[in-house]
Amino acid sequence: MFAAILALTPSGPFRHKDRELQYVRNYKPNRDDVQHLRILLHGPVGAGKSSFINSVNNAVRGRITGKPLAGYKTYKIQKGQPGNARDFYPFVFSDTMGLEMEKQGGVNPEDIKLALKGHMKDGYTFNPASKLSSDSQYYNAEPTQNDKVHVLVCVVPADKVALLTEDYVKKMKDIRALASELEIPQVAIITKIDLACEEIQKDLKNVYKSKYLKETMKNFSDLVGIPMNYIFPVKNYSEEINIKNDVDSLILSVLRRIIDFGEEFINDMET
Ligand SMILES: Nc1nc2c(ncn2[C@@H]2O[C@H](COP(=O)(O)OP(=O)(O)OP(=O)(O)O)[C@@H](O)[C@H]2O)c(=O)[nH]1
Ligand SMILES: [Mg+2]
Repeated sequence: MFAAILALTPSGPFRHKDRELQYVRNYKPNRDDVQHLRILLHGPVGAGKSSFINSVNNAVRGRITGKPLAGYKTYKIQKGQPGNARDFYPFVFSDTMGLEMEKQGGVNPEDIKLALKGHMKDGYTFNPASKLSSDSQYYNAEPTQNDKVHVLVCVVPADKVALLTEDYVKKMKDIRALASELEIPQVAIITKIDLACEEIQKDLKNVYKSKYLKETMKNFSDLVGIPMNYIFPVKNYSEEINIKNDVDSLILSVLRRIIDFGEEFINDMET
């Protein structure tokens, strides 16, 4: 009982890093026809989408790796020792190119919709001017459960929330509406919280004390209609050369929630 109360206090994620890590390490989808949960990230250019994938990789594997990421690609995270190339975690990430704030430019929202349904193949290069066509070699006409998206994650930097344009919000709402139609769970990640608030920069543990951040999250929630309890603040690994406990803690607690939403979704899914 006491432990349960502790877990709910704001410092929860920072106390329970090991437990969250175990949870992530032990996770296995409950359904045989689902090899992995697919988590799709979208958001403005430079929001920290690729950095988030990298941060999860760092937090789960316990060491800093870095690689440039671009285009549509499935990112898997290796389990166990390098060399055992077939052993991957049962959750994967689909990275997308940034959505531009203006009406034209950036990834075409129609492409994100196609990716949600599993129609996009790895290697596809996003083209702002046109969506993936059904006669392209990158079009997957018969997506399996492993190609379809199980959790949609919208990534937005804290300092950009107030600057989101009307056009951008419309694009996001559009994507959100389709995901809702497909009953895909949706969460938002607010990144760069270290740059947005001095107190957080000093100590990441101040994340839940920051009035500025709370307000930013509330504004974002009102703007796009994602409830507050589906919005999570994170600081990505950006310039660090060493693993940091507090950074890992926040990343892992968000990852765990994402996994739980995805697992719930695949359990409710019809075959
Ligand atoms: N301080 C800080 N910097 C961050 C954070 N997340 C990302 N960055 C930095 O922001 C820049 C952009 O990050 P990316 O991960 O490339 O952003 P992206 O969303 O993948 O961008 P596109 O693929 O171009 O749409 C990089 O220089 C990152 O190091 C964060 O939480 N804190
Ligand atoms: Mg990127």
